[in-house]
Amino acid sequence: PSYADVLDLRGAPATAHPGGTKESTTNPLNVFADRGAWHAYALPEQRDPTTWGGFSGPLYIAQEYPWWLSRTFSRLRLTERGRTLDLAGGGRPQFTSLPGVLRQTYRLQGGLRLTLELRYATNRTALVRARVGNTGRTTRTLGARWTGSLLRPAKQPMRTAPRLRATRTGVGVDFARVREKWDYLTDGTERFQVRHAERVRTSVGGDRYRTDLARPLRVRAGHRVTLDWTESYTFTGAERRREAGRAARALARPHAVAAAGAARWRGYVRKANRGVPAERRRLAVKSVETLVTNWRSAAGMLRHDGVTPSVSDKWFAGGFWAWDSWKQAVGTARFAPGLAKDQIRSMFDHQITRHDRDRPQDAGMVPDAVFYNDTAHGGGNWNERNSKPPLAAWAVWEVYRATGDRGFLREMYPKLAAYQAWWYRNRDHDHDGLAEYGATVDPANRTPEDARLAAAWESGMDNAPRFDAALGTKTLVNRDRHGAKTGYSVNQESVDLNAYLAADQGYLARIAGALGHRRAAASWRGRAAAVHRAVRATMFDRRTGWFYDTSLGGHRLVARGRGIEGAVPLWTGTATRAQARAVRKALLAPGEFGTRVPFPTVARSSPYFDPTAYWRGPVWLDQAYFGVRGLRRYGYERDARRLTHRLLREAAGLSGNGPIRENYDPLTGKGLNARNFSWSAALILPLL
Ligand code: BMA
Ligand code: BMA
Repeated sequence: PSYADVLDLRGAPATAHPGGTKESTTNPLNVFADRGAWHAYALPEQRDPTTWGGFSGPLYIAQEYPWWLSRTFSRLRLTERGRTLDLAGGGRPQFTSLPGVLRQTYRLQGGLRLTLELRYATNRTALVRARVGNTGRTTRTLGARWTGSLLRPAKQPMRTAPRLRATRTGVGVDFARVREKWDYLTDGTERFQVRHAERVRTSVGGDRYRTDLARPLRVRAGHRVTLDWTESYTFTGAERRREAGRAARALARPHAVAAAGAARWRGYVRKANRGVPAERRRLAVKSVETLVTNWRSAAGMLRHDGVTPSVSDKWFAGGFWAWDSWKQAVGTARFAPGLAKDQIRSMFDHQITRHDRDRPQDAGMVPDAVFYNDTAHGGGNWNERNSKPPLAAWAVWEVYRATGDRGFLREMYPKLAAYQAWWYRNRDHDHDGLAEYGATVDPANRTPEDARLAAAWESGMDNAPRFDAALGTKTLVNRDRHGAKTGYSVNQESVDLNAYLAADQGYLARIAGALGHRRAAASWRGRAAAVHRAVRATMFDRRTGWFYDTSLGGHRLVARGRGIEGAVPLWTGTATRAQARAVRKALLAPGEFGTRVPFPTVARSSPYFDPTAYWRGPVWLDQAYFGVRGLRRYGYERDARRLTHRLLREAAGLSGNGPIRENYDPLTGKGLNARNFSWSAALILPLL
């Protein structure tokens, strides 16, 4: 199978803002990128000939924010004796997305065919090949012309940031320096550059340009000719210089670029489909395409390649999140183990050390989210106010299972151990061996309410009812032995946090074992067993048959309603058989978690359930994945299969060519929030 159009990539933007004139944060058009490039493209629209002849976009990331540079930056037209040839003169054009390639084919009058293909040659450069074939009986002498114009942001100062410039080999766009923390970030060294393999002449007039092929194109009957060009988007002068050489090499051997790309994608598709039933393979390929499009290569403060939550969302396009990366790595390891490792490294690159200027007391912590700019460079999104749930050892172990790379375990083991130590040093207010979510000492955590919010972010379930201030969540100050403030904890011990910590200790035991550290392995096993035991003993409520967070006094917070975090002790193997039996019952009950799309974040029976409110009802696929695996772990294989099947069927767009969403309404199946969301895609792979 060709896996054509598993995701609908057609459409062209009307405004520079990806959310349109209403400036919504989500881009309704799906795009394609590869190799970690920071610019992406889409296919034209069948019903709109003004979009034909080029690829929509590019969408470029202004360090942290996506913007459209153009509706179609390079629109190709062929001419003959001064007349522009109609791209549909011989039939309807076809627009197809294939794994790793966007393709357009046009039939022109008199047996001329034009095929355009776009793929990525490097992590900064797309290669476009235009093939002109002549199936007629006479030689044709053609001209080729590219035109394009800029889309500009509506507001200053970004409105005047991009500027066209004619170059010897094509055309470029220079970007002025703009430091709009919440909308647009450039250093003034960014460049978008088109380079043609053939000799061309370009003229620029304001926001429009025109590039003409310097010589006529002779296409003999039964033959074809190819025009190649590259489109690069770079951030710094050093990148620009390096890319000039790489683009020249791609243009010298375009066929080799295409062949290498095809081989890499055949590998992705084959590996992602391993063990997947035929009728689910298109969804597997869509998951791969989603993750690869969200892949961003090292740039700015990001020192390794990683995967952003979604290029389709303003806030999710330019940074890497900790627990997103752990989950994404687990899915990515199935088809691109190198990228899985780099995702983990991209977060640990910023693990706090005891030499840190701002927060040496947080040595070992992994920040919530890292971006192109850290705070010192004027970034607003970089976040050290809090961490995220500890699933990193799980991710490292899963990558090891996929690769057998013991060197990776050796590299990660001390970092993982330091992260564990941080939790117990800075997030166990009452020193009882059960940790709390909390917040760091940080200018952004000035008030108790700031710290409470950061603690909720640390759980990853930002708005979950269990952290509502109105229901009693408060922050407490944590201090070290000398009385110095080390951070904050909330006044509750969370079931998911402690189950995750125990699971990670179990994975650390396996990692230590694989590295031959037998005593360390035994010690991790002992610690894990103690935490599992404490969760089992204190967080399960017999009367209601569910696991809950507890107050620091040891009271289970049953009145805050059931949340999906109560099923995590099955995934981690913490629960007893009897506890698992009770949890299973609630997971299956239609009035609880057995909704149309199963595993809502909050039970339907909860007074705080809201099927569309962030983390207060919608289904996130990580929690669904933990639910399914938890059932399976306790032997409920049939339930696990049934619920998986229902989830894949009822979550809108999963089985068709719609984008994979951040979350789903559990009652209607409607997709919610971000489109093309990475951790959903990543965990769909093992679910398939
Ligand atoms: C919140 C969460 C956090 C993030 C913060 C950034 O909604 O996504 O993970 O750090 O936004 O402002
Ligand atoms: C936030 C929360 C976090 C998540 C982040 C990026 O708003 O959902 O759990 O890490 O988005 O996906």
